[in-house]
Amino acid sequence: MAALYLIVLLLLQCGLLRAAEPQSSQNLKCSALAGVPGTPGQNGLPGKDGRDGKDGAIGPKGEKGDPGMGAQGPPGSAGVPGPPGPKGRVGSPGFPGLSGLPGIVSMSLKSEIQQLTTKIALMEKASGFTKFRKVGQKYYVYDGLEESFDQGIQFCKAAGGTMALPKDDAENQALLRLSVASGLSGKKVFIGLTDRQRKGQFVDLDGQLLTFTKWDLDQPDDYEGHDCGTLIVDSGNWDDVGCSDPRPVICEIET
Ligand SMILES: [Ca+2]
Repeated sequence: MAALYLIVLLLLQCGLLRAAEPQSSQNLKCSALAGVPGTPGQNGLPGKDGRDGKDGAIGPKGEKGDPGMGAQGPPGSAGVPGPPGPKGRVGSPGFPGLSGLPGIVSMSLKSEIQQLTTKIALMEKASGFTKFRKVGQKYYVYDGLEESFDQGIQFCKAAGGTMALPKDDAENQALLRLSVASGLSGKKVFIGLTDRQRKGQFVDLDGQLLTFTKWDLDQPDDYEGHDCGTLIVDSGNWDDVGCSDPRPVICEIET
């Protein structure tokens, strides 16, 4: 400490001399003032840490660590499918199901087939006669037969029909046209009505009251006990006549 004090005093003295003679004494040196060496100073403070050294050699391998305690990892890929298992036992039979409704198409088709079959059968019957005319759903047919009323009924029944009986004016006109076309003008054609069961009350061959009539003027007159109906060809009106006289027999075939 004392040495440091001396150095400070020396430097201070040299500085004062330079300030007193700035122009002429620039080359003045203070080395001439060196005195007696002081006692050695004490050790200075420790220097700064040096730079890091080079990496050392790789150490020996450490021991295996304990199993980790972290979360479970993602699932692995699917394995190969195993072989098929043995066949199971046959199960008990189930309850019978409800019967389904018939298909609309099949019902419609069946109905059309039925209608066509009926029409074909009707045409086959009608075509068996030399003369026939269609009106509505029926055919009037004639084969040149002239018989009594009862024989005419049997003939038409055997042909698959009944003795002709118009149910409205259109049918009456159709029967008249067929009669004219068959060369029966001026004749009277039997039609299926009679009052044999009850005088004055004409009914059809099933005994049902008539719903349509075309009686000629002043007919039926029951002249000489006439009980069977006819259509007068040319006028188309009706007249009651005797049942046993042979007359043209026209049948009707209907579905
Ligand atoms: Ca009459």
